Amino acid sequence: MSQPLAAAKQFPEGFLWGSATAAHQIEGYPLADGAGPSIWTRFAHTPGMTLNGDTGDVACDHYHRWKEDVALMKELGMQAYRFSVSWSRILPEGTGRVNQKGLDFYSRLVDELLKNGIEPLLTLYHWDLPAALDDRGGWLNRDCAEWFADYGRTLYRALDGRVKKWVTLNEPWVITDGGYLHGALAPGHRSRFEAPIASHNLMRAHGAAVQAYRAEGKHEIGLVVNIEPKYAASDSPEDQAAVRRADAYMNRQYLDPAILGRYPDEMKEIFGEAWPDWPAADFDLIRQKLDFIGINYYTRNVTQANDSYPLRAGPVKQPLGTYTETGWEVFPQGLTDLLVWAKGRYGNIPTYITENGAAFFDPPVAEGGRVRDPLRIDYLRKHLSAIRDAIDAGCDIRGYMVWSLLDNLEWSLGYSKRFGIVHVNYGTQERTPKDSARFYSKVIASNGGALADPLPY
Ligand code: GBH
Repeated sequence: MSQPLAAAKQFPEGFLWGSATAAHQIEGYPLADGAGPSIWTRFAHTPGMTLNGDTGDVACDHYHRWKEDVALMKELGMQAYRFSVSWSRILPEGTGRVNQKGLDFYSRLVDELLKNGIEPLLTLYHWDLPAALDDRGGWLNRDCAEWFADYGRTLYRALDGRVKKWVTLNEPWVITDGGYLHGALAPGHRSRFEAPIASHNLMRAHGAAVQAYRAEGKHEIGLVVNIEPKYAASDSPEDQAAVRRADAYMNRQYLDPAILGRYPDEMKEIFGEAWPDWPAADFDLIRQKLDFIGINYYTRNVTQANDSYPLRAGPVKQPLGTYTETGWEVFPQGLTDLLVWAKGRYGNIPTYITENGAAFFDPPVAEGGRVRDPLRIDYLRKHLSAIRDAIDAGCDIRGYMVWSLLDNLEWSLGYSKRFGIVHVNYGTQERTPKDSARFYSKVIASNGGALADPLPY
């Protein structure tokens, strides 16, 4: 159909195409088979914490439907699958006793993926801390570095070799900002003094888990961060300073210590007296060689000086912008910009786009099982082209994981927002690939060539 264009648009050989999910968002039955509760089971069951009181008690029932979900990935031609492990299924009390049945669930899942030629990318922590550890202070307790390394070790011993790509943390910024500063996510704290401590301990835990991996594992381990490039609303010195703070806070707070071994100077300016002087030795633990970085990209921010925000930096809504159902601006160029920026600042570390996607109101499943979601197709197409541009600019991008395989539990927003390329009927648990899944399938089969195909799909 569109051979010449298609050939021009192909991605590098070996580029890894897949999808991503997280344990608490899809599995359901969080207490099955001897698992302990997590901060998310507890948070969601606290009245008023989630929209409509939605919980992860059932979610997509992936805990029982994992085989059918792997078959679906296979049918769509997926080459990789990024998922997370629920810590309290493995260690119900967070430390100590291992729950074999929990480990068996992930072991079976990994075997099924491999049997179907799908490479697993395993995230150790996607926000569901064992409640028992939160009772001991959670990420505010310095011991969390050892707890996390011990948990990692348990999984490395059981799965390394079958799993060859490991991720320590998913989005430490969200964990801290949502969990300890603004309180919209579990454990729901709101403290300017706690946030830096949680951040720092998360990074120490990350470092300890990488160190443990070097002793136990033979493959690759990395860190996943969310990046939103910040663009100044004007050239004024106030706006320029505001954008610097916003950028340091979200985009450099975690990668700088992990890769460069220090925090951005702006952290002190942002947190003032709440930003401690950290022991120098901590940075030897935090800074570990990473085999890759994972970047989750959804949107950008235009920023201006604004004293009513804690960072004295606030967002500027774009009157001509396009926004998704979560209110995030669609801005594909931001993905190219951030990848080029990361290459310059951190060196050309092998990089995976570990999440990218959008929530839109989808129409109901039509007769014959079709879900038309042209806006999501458009979003994916433009963001994949933006990655192509970054590759052309010399960035070492190794793969792309769409968020998400399935519609799922959008944390505090419950089931109200659908990010899946596969529709989930939460009444019947029926899965229906949306048009975007069909589109993505063609993109994979053509190694990117189908990005140049004409609409409609
Ligand atoms: C990811 O985080 C999570 O890893 C995943 O679990 C989740 O389901 C998915 O995103 C979808 O939400 O309001 O314009 O200032 C997303 C990280 C950080 C992206 C905050 C949007 C706010 C944009 N998010 N950000 S804006």
